[in-house]
Amino acid sequence: MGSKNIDIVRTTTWSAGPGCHGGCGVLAHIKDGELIKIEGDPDHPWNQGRLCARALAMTQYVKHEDRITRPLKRVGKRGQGKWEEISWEEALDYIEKKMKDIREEYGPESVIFSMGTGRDIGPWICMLAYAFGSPNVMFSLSGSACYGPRLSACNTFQGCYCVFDAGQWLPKRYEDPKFKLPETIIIWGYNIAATCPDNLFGHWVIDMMKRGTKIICVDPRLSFFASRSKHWLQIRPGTDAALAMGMLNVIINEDLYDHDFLEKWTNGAHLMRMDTGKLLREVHLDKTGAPDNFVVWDENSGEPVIWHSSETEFKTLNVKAAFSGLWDVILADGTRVTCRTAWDAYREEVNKYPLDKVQEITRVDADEIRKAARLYATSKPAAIQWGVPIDMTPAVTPTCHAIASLWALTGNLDIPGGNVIAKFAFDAVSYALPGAVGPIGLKDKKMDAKRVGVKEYGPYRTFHWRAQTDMTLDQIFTGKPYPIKGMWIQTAGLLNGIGLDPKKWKKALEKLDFIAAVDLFHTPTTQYADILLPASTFLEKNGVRSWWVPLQTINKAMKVDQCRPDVEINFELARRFDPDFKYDTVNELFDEILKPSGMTFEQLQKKGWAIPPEDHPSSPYHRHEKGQLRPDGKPGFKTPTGKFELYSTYREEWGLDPLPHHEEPPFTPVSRPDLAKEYPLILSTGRRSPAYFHSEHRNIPWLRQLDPDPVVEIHPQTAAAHDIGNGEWVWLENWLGRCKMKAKVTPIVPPWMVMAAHGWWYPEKKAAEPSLYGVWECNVNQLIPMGNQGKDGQGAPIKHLLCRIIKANGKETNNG
Ligand SMILES: Nc1nc2c(c(=O)[nH]1)N[C@H]1C(S)=C(S)[C@@H](COP(=O)(O)OP(=O)(O)OC[C@H]3O[C@@H](n4cnc5c(=O)[nH]c(N)nc54)[C@H](O)[C@@H]3O)O[C@H]1N2
Ligand SMILES: Nc1nc2c(c(=O)[nH]1)N[C@H]1C(S)=C(S)[C@@H](COP(=O)(O)OP(=O)(O)OC[C@H]3O[C@@H](n4cnc5c(=O)[nH]c(N)nc54)[C@H](O)[C@@H]3O)O[C@H]1N2
Ligand SMILES: [Mo]
Repeated sequence: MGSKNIDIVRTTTWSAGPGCHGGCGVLAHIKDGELIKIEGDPDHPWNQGRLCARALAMTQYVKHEDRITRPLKRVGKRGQGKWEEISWEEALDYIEKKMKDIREEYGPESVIFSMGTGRDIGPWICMLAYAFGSPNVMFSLSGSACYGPRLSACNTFQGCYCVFDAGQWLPKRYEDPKFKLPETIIIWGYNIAATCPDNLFGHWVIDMMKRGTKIICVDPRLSFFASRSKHWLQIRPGTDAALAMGMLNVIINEDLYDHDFLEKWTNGAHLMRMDTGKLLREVHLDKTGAPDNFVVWDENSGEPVIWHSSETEFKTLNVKAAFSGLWDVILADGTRVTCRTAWDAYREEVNKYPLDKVQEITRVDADEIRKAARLYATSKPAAIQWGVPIDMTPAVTPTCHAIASLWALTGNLDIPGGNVIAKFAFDAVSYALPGAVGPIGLKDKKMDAKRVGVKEYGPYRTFHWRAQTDMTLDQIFTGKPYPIKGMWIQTAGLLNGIGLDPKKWKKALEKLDFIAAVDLFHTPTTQYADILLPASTFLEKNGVRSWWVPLQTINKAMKVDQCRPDVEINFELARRFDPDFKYDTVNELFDEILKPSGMTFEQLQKKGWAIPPEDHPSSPYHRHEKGQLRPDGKPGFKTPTGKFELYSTYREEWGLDPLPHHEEPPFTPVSRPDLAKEYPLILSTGRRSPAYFHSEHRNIPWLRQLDPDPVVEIHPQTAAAHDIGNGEWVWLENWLGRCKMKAKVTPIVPPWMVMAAHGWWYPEKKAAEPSLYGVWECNVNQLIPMGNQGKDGQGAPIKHLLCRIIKANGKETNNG
């Protein structure tokens, strides 16, 4: 394609560049090897020509003067910002030697592979770690508190993850006859207009609103969708589980739930022993339940064998009755135990949340909750989409359980226009090859036993392939149960973005024998590396992308000096570390990933993208009915009981509360009134800026212009009480640390909460400590602790701390 010597390359945005998890189709205009323009691809099914500011600013990004374009070796002390250029060969030799030395002396698990959010390096960092022999790939956020906990929670009680349906699996999208428009969508702790996370495109919701979809928004801050919603539930951060329980209370007690789904597809009818509080694994009552509440259980066959009732009697039995009451069960050894149904136990839990109590916990008006619950339950179909604040609380699993119960009990799961089960297109998994699954797995299952957190936490054993971050950080200091000596950092801003308590991370990095980092720019974090390798943007590489739909390729459009794609860097090192490494070329690796689609990399590249046909098991709707979810091919869900588990058998096995419930997070005015006296404001952080991706892009002129300063949003009443004017600098502080931000006085936040931007540092300031690009001045993560992960190792208190604000006098600094 192209004219006047301009090549137009059709490709897919994914890391690095705009960041984000979306997969927008773009047209890159290349002249003489330079990017002169970039635009959205109007034919692409994903974004249909639309594009964000960060993608449009790629012309200022690719050849930016700050880009690292050659491998660098640190010459001064860590944090002094002194480097020398070396060749790729020298750099790779040095890394190989240093990492092999650690492997020999301490074992391969002593090197941690640190990554950040969902980019295409997910598989490649696993490939490298596993080839080296380490199971310790660490998603470097406390409690792995982004996305992973949601996925693992959904696997726990539902067997699969799901997202709202915008017809993304259907080539004709909204016009496809199979698609139904969601009548209502709950946008729950989600700012999708700015964020496009989880492989969903923000404008899809707007597309559907234009067609008539109504919005309920759960958010403490007046977001884009809150301002356009039918009901805005302005919730106190960290109380989402209580709100969901309140909504369930309305829906169950007003009989607005889907009896058919409850009966057929949940484990509500399973029996729970009153003496131990545990579920009898195999026995459940359904329409064949005995009316006189007496069951004999054969332990071998797992079936109820003798009924104290006749066939005719149970046929008249009303399901509601069968789901309630006490039941005597005689076990095979003759013991008689009294049981109740899981549904009864579940309802008892839900009934602990009457709306006046929920109002007190959440600060949302009880009437609004009732109206929102009724609207959602009476809309057919209806969908819910949650965002990262749901992961960012220690009780993430019970919270997800409560919210997911809403879509299950209203029969909105796995149906058009509801919450659809998200599967990789054509079952080709390019992100992120978990543990032993996929083309690049662990070399030896046994090595996984040394992964940090595997022994302690059920979800890490069962669903995650990650090292538990908080435990890893501690282990760097204690050396127990084994020493940690090296780190490979690829996409993790430990001192400027993903790392909470960044000063602790700094001390940890100082302790390590060897650190290699791969990045596109110098950052506060990379100043602690011994070797720094230059990575490519998405425009400079080939790649495969399948994160739900479509399956698509990333196509190389240009080259920048000596920068290399992450996949090539990791591939080269993986071959050096593992004499049995399976692949000879990167393309072979791509082909292997694409195998389930029946296409090779070249074939897919020619097509651009592909959406699985309707009859493909990776295409949505009614999959639980068709037997497409369970390995045995039977209808139902991929859980231990084959049902959507209202009562979680995994959680029971892990010694955790099997029912959904609210737990007050550790640092709130309710849990810590002592701290709240000194730090009376709720500190929320990290609402996304459309101009930035986390700690990136502060050096891109167009983007910095859009959002020039680290901003804290303060309600006018609160600002007035502190004598703070709009645009004035303030200190935010709490018992952990402080940072300086610019006040934006605005009624979009409640008077009792401030919202601070995250990911800040100043690329224009000095690299060397104590400045470290001004990161200690403005990084709000200095006010957020590590080590407060939830009971199952997941989730962390990130969006609900406490703080106070003080007007800055312009003199103090925060260095050191
Ligand atoms: N432009 C841009 N896009 C991004 C990113 C970026 O940095 N920049 N980051 C990407 C990443 S890794 C992620 S995880 C996603 C996150 O994207 P989202 O999931 O949308 O997350 P946030 O923007 O952090 O928060 C969403 C909304 O939740 C509200 N909120 C805060 N605390 C609570 C709470 O306790 N309960 C409820 N109900 N609401 C709350 C906030 O006010 C905000 O409006 O975005 C991705 N997309
Ligand atoms: N206070 C607070 N902190 C938060 C959050 C919050 O809401 N509040 N959100 C958290 C969340 S959800 C997440 S996921 C994390 C994200 O945190 P990170 O994933 O660490 O995000 P970034 O700062 O965007 O990226 C880190 C580094 O990776 C580099 N990089 C980007 N793309 C590539 C690539 O393709 N290859 C290579 N080699 N390098 C690349 C960037 O230049 C940058 O220096 O932040 C978390 N931090
Ligand atoms: Mo994230």
